[in-house]
Amino acid sequence: MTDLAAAKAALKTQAVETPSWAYGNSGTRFKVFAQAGVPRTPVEKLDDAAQVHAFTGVAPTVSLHIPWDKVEDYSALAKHAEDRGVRLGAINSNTFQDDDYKLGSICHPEASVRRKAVGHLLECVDIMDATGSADLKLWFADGTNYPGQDDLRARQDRLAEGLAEVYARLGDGQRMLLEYKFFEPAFYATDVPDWGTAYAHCLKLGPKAQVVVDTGHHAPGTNIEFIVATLLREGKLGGFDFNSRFYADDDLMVGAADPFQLFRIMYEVVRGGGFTSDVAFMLDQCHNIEAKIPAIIRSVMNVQEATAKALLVDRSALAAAQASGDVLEANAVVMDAYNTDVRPLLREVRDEMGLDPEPIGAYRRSGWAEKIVAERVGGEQAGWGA
Ligand code: PSV
Ligand code: MN
Repeated sequence: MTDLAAAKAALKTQAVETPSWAYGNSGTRFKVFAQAGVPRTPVEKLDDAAQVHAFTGVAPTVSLHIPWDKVEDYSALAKHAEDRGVRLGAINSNTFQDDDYKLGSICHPEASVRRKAVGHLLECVDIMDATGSADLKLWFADGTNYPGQDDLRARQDRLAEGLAEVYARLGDGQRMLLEYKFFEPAFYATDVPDWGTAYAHCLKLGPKAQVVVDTGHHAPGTNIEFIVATLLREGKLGGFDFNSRFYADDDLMVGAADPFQLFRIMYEVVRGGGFTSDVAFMLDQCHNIEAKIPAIIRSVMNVQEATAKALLVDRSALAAAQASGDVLEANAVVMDAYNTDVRPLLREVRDEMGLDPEPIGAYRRSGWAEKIVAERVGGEQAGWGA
């Protein structure tokens, strides 16, 4: 039997962090389609994020990206967030958009470029001190395009050295979350291509370094839930960057391409105790052609649905089937949970939280979309590089 009351209680305390950049304009390398009403400043991004939290009740924090969200006064930004009912979350660094980084950032062959990159990461920790953020999220575009272009091992040494310097700067209660990605923008060898490389660096660094799993950063067919189970077992799963992919790092809405995979991942999270620990559930998405705020609400709901199904797995029945070697029954237990329509349960959860059971409809009726289109006129919309 599954404990419905416990599942509901867990769903009420779930927290999904939304990324500031998802509220801005984005696109592919071919075209960025601007949308009316898009935020022009970090403050306006927070205003939109507050809407997502207001209608879902489970999106209380917002990831910032530096320098895209650079402001003069971070305490004032944190205060603005609080006034709107949200908080500032992870600080995402950017060591990929300057000309200097053509051959890499902290793995670059030249010491001066490595210094600059480490300097940026240290500045991100200063910002964390000002915002009260606990997590520094690191994604490195570093890598090489051609065999022989640079020394693969030397690049690992430089990576280890740079990470160690930043690690030493972390304060109490602060962590670094290291992302891996197997390709792009480097196409021959990426310097942190997989969870094993990220794990090896984090292990050496110490307990404040953990791995973040971006669901779009794997080769097709990769068993992501196995990676999740393993990292959780080792105490090294720091969090997720949720999104979904049909082909490459598509950054589409989480749960859109493969809801079954998301369920399997969430089951391993529930199974491994990650749901009640400090695993950060973050979105890392771009809404290129769909309206951004409802897309982010939809994404949060997709995470909730996968989580609800994972919580509904009858774990004692599953354990019994597994122990007796009943392959079909074990699979049936998992599939029963996956095939449950959890939308009525989530409507109940929202109702009990004092929310409208239908977040997207409620958002549409709120008039916020019309308000921002009318008010956000002039200025420069946030978008890639801004
Ligand atoms: C690039 O792939 C990426 O999506 C990484 O996953 C980062 O988390 C994000 O951009 C923001 O820098
Ligand atoms: Mn990511």
